[in-house]
Amino acid sequence: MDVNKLMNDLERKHPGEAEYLQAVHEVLESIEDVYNQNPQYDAAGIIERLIEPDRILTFKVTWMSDNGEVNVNLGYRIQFNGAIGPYKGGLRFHPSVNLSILKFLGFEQIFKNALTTLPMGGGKGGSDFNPKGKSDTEIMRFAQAFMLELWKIIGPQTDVPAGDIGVGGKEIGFLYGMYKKLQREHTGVLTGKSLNWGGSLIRPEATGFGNVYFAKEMLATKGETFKDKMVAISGFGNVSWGSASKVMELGGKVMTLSGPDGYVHFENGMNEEHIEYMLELRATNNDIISPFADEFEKVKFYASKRPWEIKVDVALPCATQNELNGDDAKTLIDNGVICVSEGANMPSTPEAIEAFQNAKILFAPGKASNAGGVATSGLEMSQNALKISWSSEEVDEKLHGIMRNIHQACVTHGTDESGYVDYVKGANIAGFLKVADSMLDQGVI
Ligand code: NDP
Ligand code: 2IT
Repeated sequence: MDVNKLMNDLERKHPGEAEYLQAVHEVLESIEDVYNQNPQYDAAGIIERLIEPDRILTFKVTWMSDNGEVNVNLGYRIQFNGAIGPYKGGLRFHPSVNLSILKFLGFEQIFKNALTTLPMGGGKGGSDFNPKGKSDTEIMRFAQAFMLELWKIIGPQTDVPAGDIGVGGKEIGFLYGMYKKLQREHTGVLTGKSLNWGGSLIRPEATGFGNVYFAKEMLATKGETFKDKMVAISGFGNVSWGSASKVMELGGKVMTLSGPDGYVHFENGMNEEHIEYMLELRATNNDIISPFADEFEKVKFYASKRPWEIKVDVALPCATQNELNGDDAKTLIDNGVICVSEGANMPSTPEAIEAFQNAKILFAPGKASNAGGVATSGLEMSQNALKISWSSEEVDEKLHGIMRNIHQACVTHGTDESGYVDYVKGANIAGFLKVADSMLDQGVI
């Protein structure tokens, strides 16, 4: 494999798709040695086949605002790789959504899903629709119009979407309702469903819980735990909420949350009341975090700054891609951070990752540490197929076991001669081997 040539070719075919190229480059660098030591991969053109999506559906979504205004958005579904199971991955509704972002997410999803050990291929989709400030009826009309196009290419054995930024339980409900009406079938075609109609316990919490379980495993390799650790979290969505709740349960102190308007610093750490308020704020469809500081004493709001400047032991970036840069990494390292575990997808820039790894701190890439969300989606699919529901304890225990196994896979494939674990390399190699071997088994298709 020639990484530079592959990257040049890819850039020529997909000019300017910065996030997609960033995600592919990271994987190529990690797997280069393993790939070149196994000539059967090159003989079957595995890498050229893996870095291009199987197919992309792009469509127009037309819907009407409450005041009668007509709106046009773009919708997408990327079916990236189906070697180990039906395409699986979330839908993102955010104004920044474009093909580059969805391709990076779909590409990373392939390896993440392989790491879970469950039979799921990689996919992603979404729209540039902005749910912020929209009424529930507008969100419903948009979701219905989106599904009018999407339904033709999804199904429980072909492609199973779920949530991501801007798509939570409410949106999944509207999407599912329209799918069911069109398909005339009650089936496990989406995950993240409500409990009453096929959802799984623990799915809403799963990404954040899984992230903290993964960080717990990393800390244990250094004889450390979350007890009394100060933790910075970014974002205040689904993943931040699950991460914050689990950190508190394990005795850690959550010092920050952030939103697009800035971040809040909990001078005494978050408590249960703060968690309740976080849920209230999220339910307003109006993502700003500053009201926290008006509502509580000892909570300070800082506009346009990053949560990474607060002195902490552990950092959990849980908002969005490239939200933590090289300077932020340096600040965290100078302040003595020992562990960074990504709840979001690709939140650390390549410069930040390099800084963390040079400083030999524990660093987990999202495709390993946030895999608990899609893993629990896989468990939801299993429950749907079996037509049963597992208890929270059963699901949580399975999730915990999956995160422990992913951690072990990273250690197995990522430990260097000095004993330092490069979790990025470990995750990329472990995920790649499973997918590449499956592609080899299935011939050139
Ligand atoms: P949510 O929509 O629940 O929350 C995302 C939150 O982060 C929103 O409040 C959003 O605000 C905010 N946000 C976006 N950009 C920034 C930014 N630059 N700085 C601070 N806050 C920001 O999404 P999720 O919690 O589901 O997703 C968060 C991340 O986790 C994403 O990277 C997603 O891909 C990843 N992830 C999600 C999984 C899931 O199961 N939901 C599974 C695995 C990973 P705004 O919209 O106003 O920008
Ligand atoms: O990035 C992700 O793993 C998700 N948004 C969850 C995908 C899923 O299918 O549950």
